[in-house]
Amino acid sequence: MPSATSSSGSFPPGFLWGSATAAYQIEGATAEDGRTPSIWDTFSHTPGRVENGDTGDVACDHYHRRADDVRLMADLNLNAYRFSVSWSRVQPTGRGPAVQRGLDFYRGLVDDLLAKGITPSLTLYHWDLPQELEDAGGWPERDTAYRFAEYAGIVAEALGDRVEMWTTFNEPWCSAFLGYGSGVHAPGRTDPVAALRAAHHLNLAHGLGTQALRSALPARARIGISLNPSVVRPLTPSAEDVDAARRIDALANRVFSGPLLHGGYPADLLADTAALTDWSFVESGDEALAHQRLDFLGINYYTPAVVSHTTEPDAPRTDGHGASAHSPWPGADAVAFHQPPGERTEMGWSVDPSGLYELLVRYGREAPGAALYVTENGAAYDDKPGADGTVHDPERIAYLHAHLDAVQRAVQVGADVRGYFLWSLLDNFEWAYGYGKRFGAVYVDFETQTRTPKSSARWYAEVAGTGALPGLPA
Ligand code: PNW
Repeated sequence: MPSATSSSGSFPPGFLWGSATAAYQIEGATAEDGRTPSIWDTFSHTPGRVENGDTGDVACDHYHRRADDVRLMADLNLNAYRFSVSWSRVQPTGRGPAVQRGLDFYRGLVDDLLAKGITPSLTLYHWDLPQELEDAGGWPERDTAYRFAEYAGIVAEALGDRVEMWTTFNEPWCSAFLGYGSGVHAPGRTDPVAALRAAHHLNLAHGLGTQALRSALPARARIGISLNPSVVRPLTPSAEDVDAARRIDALANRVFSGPLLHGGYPADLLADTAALTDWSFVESGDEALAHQRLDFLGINYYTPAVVSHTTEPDAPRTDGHGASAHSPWPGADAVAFHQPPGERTEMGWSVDPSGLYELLVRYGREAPGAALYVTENGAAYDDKPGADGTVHDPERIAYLHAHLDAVQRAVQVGADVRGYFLWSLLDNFEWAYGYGKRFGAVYVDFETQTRTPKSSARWYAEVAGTGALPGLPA
């Protein structure tokens, strides 16, 4: 277990100690200053899509509480903040000229951060496609990739003088396969071919977007992408289960790392999905376009996947990806997902820090020129304020400690990890689960919008302040 192999070294100099959020999950103010609906507004306002009928209409009201939230980060010793830009706040129809008031919000946020010595890390796309672009076909359509590149250029022109760390996409796997495959995320479509087309156009958009960023940004800017690679483990060492793991590795990981890191889709992925599509939507030159130099690779990690071969029609086809009759794994109907034994978070996700270590070592080798950042890691627990108003969350402290220890062990074997962004700064709108799942280091009372740092926030502040892991509290 983590404590037995615990490393007592410190983290590399200049290590970023951050927290992460996403626009739709915290901003609220969805109809202010010219913002128009994104696919998540439409989806959350469609009955039955999000638990409890929750929407991001108000969320953490961060749009109006930005300065307080930045002060909170500074109080917690954080030296970095990862946020995303709402595309439809900046370019309401997804095309054409920008709305200055939308850009002003992000410029103000960045200035508040810089004034506190906090490094801004900007993500252009965290799942909130302008609804107008979905109405025109969304990510399964090629044109959306060109629209993204135009939007990337607009944001780069506006903020390139003050933001150095740029991320094109957050977790394109979720956008493609949960959005268009299983339908548990917006826009809620359930078409396996649309999901594969979406994945390709997200890769293409990353390439085109990176080119647009490079031409608009100063040379010191660093450009990357955040993936949520799966750690895929076969249930048994049988050849059938090992092959099931290979299939999921192709659909979860190599569908992105193939073009982005190696310049092409893996042959086994094309073969596994041949009954669904001939991939003729991949035009000549697309894979080379997607293969841009990456200055950094963001790794988001929560839990591993355990899979087996199955012929049972009713075996679980997903693991922690929300309930749907439709699989997010096109062409992998013969794969079942299993819940590993042991500790779980409130999401039902098993706690296994060795998966983070494995990912950092794997991607350190696969992307040798790219710095690595853990751009998301964290856990949901059933947090409640005590009688004295404090929120005590020892499980989250143990989770963070074990995962930071895994980061440190990866660094010791040569992984070039430069920072860690805790998901999340605040309890927020947890997508299809609504406000019922609390990932924050800071507790949010959604009636009053009061923010209360949990004990994990105090613990993380100490780690960020000292740059080293303390002993675990008894
Ligand atoms: C990530 N899955 O979402 C997102 O980047 C965050 O916005 C989110 O709040 C956080 O993790 C916690 O869920 C994921 O089903 C959602 O594999 C679903 C999956 C993975 C990541």
